[in-house]
Amino acid sequence: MIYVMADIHGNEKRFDSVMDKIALTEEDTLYVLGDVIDRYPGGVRLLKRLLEMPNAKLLLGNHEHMMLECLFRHYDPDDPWSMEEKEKNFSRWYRNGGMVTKKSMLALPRRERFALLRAVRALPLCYDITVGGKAYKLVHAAPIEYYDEYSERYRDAEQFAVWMRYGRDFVPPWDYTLIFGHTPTDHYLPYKTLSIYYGDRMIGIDCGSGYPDPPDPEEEFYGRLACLRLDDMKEFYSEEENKEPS
Ligand SMILES: [Mn+2]
Repeated sequence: MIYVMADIHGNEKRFDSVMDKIALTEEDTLYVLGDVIDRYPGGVRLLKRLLEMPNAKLLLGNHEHMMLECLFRHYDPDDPWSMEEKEKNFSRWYRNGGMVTKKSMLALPRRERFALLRAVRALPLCYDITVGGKAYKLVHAAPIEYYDEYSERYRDAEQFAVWMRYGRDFVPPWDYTLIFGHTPTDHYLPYKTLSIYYGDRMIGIDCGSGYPDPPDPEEEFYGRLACLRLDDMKEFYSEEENKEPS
């Protein structure tokens, strides 16, 4: 069986809840479409667990990308490591919930930290798979080959692939089904309890595992971790208390 999840955001409780439900076997594959880290404090432990799982396949998310920009000095050897840029990178990462990850990373022995950063740097930006005769492309945010149309908005193709956000009325030019994370599905659906979003050749599976629990009273969106089994399109969600909107 083929399982897909995204944007765990350090939430071990939600991750373990979903793992209990799907009861992954050696024959199964679990795709995790990036953003394992940040917001909740369990991100680095989850990254290590997932990288050690022989049947888990990870993608780079914009949060891992931000971590590399801050902690991996050799991220881009052609780009001078100016203080200004370093500060900009760190403040953006902190604004996006990166402080907890930085703390866990700095608590690791240096050798282990760099081994982990190198493993993250090596993560791909997409997987092309076929399940039950149906073609899927798995990405964190967008298929990198469509960068040209958006090149004015992003520094480079990789930034585009991990940061792009599609609007509700976007009509995809591709013929496969894109499965993406990155944009929580309340961006597309009116439900307060986030659910997997099925659009035209687009399936959004970030159901807000990084959202606060209990929810921010201002926002009132109930985040959970979703997992989709592509063989039969069965949906799994982390167990939450009764959170249906009244
Ligand atoms: Mn993201």
